[in-house]
Amino acid sequence: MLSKYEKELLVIIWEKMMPVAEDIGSESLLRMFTTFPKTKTYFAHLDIKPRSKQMLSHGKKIVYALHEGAKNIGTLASTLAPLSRFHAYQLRIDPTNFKLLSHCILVTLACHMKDEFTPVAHAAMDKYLSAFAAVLAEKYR
Ligand code: ZNH
Repeated sequence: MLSKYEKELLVIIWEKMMPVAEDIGSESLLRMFTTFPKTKTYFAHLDIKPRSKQMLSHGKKIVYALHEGAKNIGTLASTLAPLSRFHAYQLRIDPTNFKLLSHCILVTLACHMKDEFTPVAHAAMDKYLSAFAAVLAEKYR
């Protein structure tokens, strides 16, 4: 699980990413669509082009959710319950996809954070994204 230090570090990192939430989110999405083309099937209505208006706005929503989650990490399951229900019952996203996007978010953060993406930050973020994905997948069980 995440240590106290790791939890604090996660909040600091997401705080820093807020001004570029659109960039981080849309680039993560673009990486997912490029690397795992099947994921595009859920976004038939989205203009999948680098930095299209919709990619930026959906990307921003994702990063905001990740920031909110990091601030409420002790209550992640209840904080994310509505989002989890939405993904399971309405969107019906195959939960294996959560790992794919998580991976793309990690790569995107590594590109943006450069030297600040230390092994410690990497490990903390990896654990956090796994926990987030597990909560999103919870309602399927
Ligand atoms: Zn998701 C939506 C987040 C993953 C698909 N998303 C969404 C939203 C959010 C999110 C915040 C919005 C909501 C509202 O509006 O209310 N996601 C998220 C996160 C993650 C995710 C954080 C991870 C990490 N998703 C995902 C995946 C997929 C998805 C993987 C697939 C592949 N989502 C989705 C869709 C939607 C969403 C389809 C809807 C969109 C629109 O609206 O258009």
